[in-house]
Order: sequence, then C-alpha cells, then structure tokens
Amino acid sequence: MVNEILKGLSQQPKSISSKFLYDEQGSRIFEKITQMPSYYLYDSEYEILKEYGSRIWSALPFESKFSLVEFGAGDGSKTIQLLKQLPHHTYLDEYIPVDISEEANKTLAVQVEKMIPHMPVEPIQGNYLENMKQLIPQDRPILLMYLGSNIGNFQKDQIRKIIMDFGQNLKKGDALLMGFDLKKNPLTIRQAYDDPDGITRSFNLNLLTRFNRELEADFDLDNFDFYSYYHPCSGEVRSYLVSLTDQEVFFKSSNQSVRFYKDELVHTEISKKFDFEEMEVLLNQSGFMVMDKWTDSNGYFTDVLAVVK
Ligand code: AVJ
Repeated sequence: MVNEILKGLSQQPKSISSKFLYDEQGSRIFEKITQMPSYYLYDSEYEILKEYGSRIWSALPFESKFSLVEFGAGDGSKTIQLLKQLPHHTYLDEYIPVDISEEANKTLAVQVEKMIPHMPVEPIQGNYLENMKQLIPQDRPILLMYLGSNIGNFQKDQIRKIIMDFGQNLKKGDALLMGFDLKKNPLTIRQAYDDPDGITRSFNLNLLTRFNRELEADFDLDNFDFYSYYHPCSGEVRSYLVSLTDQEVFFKSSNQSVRFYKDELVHTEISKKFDFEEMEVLLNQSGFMVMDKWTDSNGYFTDVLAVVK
C-alpha cells in the first residue's frame, strides 16, 4: 500500500486511488452518504431494484443452475432488496459477494443467510479488478453484478478495459447486470458530491486519517480541505483534497516525506456519468448484447442487463 500511495503523491498532479477510501471508517462514512437525500444514486437504484426486481430475475437467460457473483457488494442492502424477489423455483444456487471491505462483506453474508437460509453465501474480501479471473467460476453459468455505478470510479480507458475483462472472463450465455449513473441536470449531480453537512468532505479527509494510522504518516487534517466539481461535457465529477499551506508530511513507515504546496490539489476520485449510447457502445465492443434496461422514475440511474454473445 505505502509504495502505491507514495507513487501517486510524487506524481504531477498528485493523486490517491479511490479504492483506499474504503477502510472500516470509510465504508461507514460511505453508508452515511448513501442515506443523504442529495445522494440520489442510492435511492434511484434502490427504486429500480424494488420496482423491477422480479422482472429482472425473469429476464435472465439461464436454464440451469447459476452462481451470482457481485463485485463491490458493499453492505449489500440493494442486493438484498433484489434477492427478496427471487422466484420460488430459481436456478440461483450460490451468491459470491466480493468487496474490498471485510466488515461490510461479513454483515452482508449474515443478513442474506438469515433471509434465505438455504442460499450458500461465500463472501470474498479482495480487489476484484486484480483477481478477476479467480473470482469468476468457470464451471457454471454466471450472473455478474456490478451495481451502484462503481464503474464510474475509473477513467475512460480503464472503463473500457474493465468491461473488456468482464467479457473475457465470462462465457457465452453468461449475464452482466450493471448500474450506470446517467447524465442529468448538473446541479443535481453537484449536490450529490458536495453536501452542506460535509459528509463527503469527511469521506475524503478520512484518507489522511487512514494514512496517519496505517502508514504512520503525520498529516494535519486542519491543513487540508475538500473540493469537487462536475463537468457536464465529460460527465465526470472529480474530487480533490486541497493543501491549505506549504507543508511537508512524513511517512514514518517508509521514512519518506512528501511536500505539498499551498493550494495544491490531490485528486482522489472520479465519478463518471453516462448516456445510453455510450453504455451500449462500451458493452457491444466488449462482446455483450444489451437485453434489457430499467430506469428509475426520475430518469437518474439505470441498470442494464447484457449477455455475452
Ligand atoms: C460508490 C463509487 C459509486 O462515485 O458515487 C460517493 C462513491 N464518492 N460520494 C460514487 C462516492 C463520493 C460512489 N461510488
């Protein structure tokens, strides 16, 4: 971890990968974000899964037993809503939630097992992008779920590569259910990522708390602030930490220090928004055929079902 962080902080402009946002505390703050009225992503996708859950299950192409693999499952509250609507005679016989946060994953498994006692749940803690091949079983049909617009956290070429990798690690006839946040009124988007209560701010500043603890760094949190903006043409929200002074931060665990200038930015996250055409092109180019899609009543968010050709 420390090498990757120091590398990002030695680049121009400085950056920290958004995957580091999700330590135990970070995952808890993220759950708070999902409860903010202005963070419409959660409510919109929840509405889709609640409203169209049984239609989603019946749209799946499977005629024999299949496994559900979910990347970035988090606390799984949305997936539980979907699982509640499983038909009685389902071919689904295993659920494999994968998440970088061990804590979130455990809570999820306990809840699903309580709800559907005979459904085996095999939570895996890990980085789904680095271990994709091992995480997707090859010996049975798969439904891969990637909800919440988690794909929006990546840059354009990475997004293309990830969806390509999905296509390559799935077999013909396997299915992908993927959530995309849609382009919309930029004011709505801006409010989702810059809340007046500072919850998103503390989500980002928690990176520094984490590095102080895990890497024995000496970040002074009073010397950093948070800034985010949405660019409606690229569809990207970009989030940053801002250094408020000229300062030097020491990472004791690796005996190295990093200089920050007054007003220097550290990029922490991209949250990209899509339009329908862009999604179709991405999926088509990666060997998928779009079968169906479901959108919330505001038209804010969409879940797309695609099958490997
Ligand atoms: C979990 C990646 C979908 O980008 O909207 C929420 C994370 N960041 N508020 C997003 C997040 C700031 C979220 N994802």
